[in-house]
Amino acid sequence: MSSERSLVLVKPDGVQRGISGAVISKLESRGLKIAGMKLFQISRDLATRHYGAHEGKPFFEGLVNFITSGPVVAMVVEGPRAVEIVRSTMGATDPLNAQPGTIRGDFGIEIGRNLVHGSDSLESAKHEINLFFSAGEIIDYDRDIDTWIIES
Ligand code: DAT
Ligand code: MG
Repeated sequence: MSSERSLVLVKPDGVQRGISGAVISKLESRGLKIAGMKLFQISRDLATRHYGAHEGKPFFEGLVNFITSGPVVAMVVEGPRAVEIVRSTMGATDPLNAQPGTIRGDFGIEIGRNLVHGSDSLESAKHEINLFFSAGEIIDYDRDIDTWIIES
């Protein structure tokens, strides 16, 4: 099955709470491969572009303030159906509705502090990866273990 790439952010609450490692571990142990990763301070301009689809909504200002309030861990994660696999690993947007075992379901309480971002479609993944990463920051490499994670 052909691979997809998704943009994942450990949001400032996750970095401040020291659970970046737990988030990375959850994604890695699911079988996803990290193709890019950096600690990154999001500017207001980038935040506005990244969350452009939500401009005008009542929570937009708070969302931009929050996502720029401290560094994030930005990642490009790769694997078959990576966009949906990441979304199911994160859990529902509101941690109240996120299943236990998901990142938001295990670590979150409120929608405005929901710890992680993951692209919601292949199209937005491409757009978001371009916003956060230059081509040279994304590494194409093989893992021997993939034959035990991916059938073909
Ligand atoms: P997701 O992050 O699951 O893709 P989204 O794209 O709909 O969710 O929203 C982006 C972020 O905005 C979300 O992670 C938290 C915040 N948000 C969404 N809906 C909200 C609401 N009704 N009240 C407060 N914050 C909200
Ligand atoms: Mg979204």
